Amino acid sequence: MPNNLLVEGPEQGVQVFTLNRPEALNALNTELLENLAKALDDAEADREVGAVVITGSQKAFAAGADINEMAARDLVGILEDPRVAHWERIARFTKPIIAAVNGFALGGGCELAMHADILIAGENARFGQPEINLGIMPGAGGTQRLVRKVGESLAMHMALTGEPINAKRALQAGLVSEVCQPELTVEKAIGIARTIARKAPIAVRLTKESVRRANDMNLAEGLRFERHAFTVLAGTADRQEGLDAFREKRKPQFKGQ
Ligand code: DAK
Repeated sequence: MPNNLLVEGPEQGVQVFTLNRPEALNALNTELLENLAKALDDAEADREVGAVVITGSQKAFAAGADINEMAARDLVGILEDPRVAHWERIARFTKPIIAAVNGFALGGGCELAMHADILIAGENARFGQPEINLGIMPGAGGTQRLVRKVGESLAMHMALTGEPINAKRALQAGLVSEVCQPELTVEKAIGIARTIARKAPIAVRLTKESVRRANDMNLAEGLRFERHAFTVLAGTADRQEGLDAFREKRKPQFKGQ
């Protein structure tokens, strides 16, 4: 059976994961999600990896959860769904994830894209939560992360009508940070990931966590977290290196310490 997740790198601090189920528009079946979760475990442990890129094909980032597999699950099957743990693994990943999205990012595909920290979209990208058309609803953050990213009105529109938005609208709404030609999305995402991978790893990790917490905490709690994280960095050798390098007019050599 062909490998449904292609893994490249790490190269210059970046690992690239390509969803590879072209026959099903990269629909996320359990095996693919499990492979992605395992690959993230490995990337988490690998000090050579500073950031990862997740992408699909030109036609589809991912057209959602695998509907055939979903149809076979009853209530107990859903309660015991192993995919929940895989989704949680993706959400827990501490290094930056850049998504390069072309074509369909629907249902679980849109939700996977929203697990990324930075989203780059091709002009042909379509983001949507069409679960309502199947008599179900989003199950991996499509009613939660989407609201936080695009606001309640557009999130309601997408989740209740099932209609997708195009890349331009996604950019206006703040779901993606950049739109480019579909052939360039992966290159752009790798470029961003490489830039991040050159920074001090502990500072990157705490910055990601702090920005993420802005969604979960009120301002006072968030500012307290930021201050604590900032203080923790004072104990790192990389902070000293960064400050020294600036004053000595040279490039810093960060070591993740
Ligand atoms: N699952 C399985 N197969 C899919 C698929 C999917 N989501 N999407 C497409 N395919 C398959 C098609 O069945 C077709 O297979 P063959 O017939 O050739 O064997 C092949 O991919 C090509 O698709 P089409 O022929 O339909 O291609 P078109 O260009 O005409 O249309 C499309 C593209 C994306 C508009 C259309 O395929 C489509 O509407 N796909 C379904 C999109 C969708 O409804 N997605 C949401 C699925 S529900 C949870 C976590 C996550 C979720 C739920 C719970 N927990 C942790 C609890 C997520 C749920 C979902 O995502």
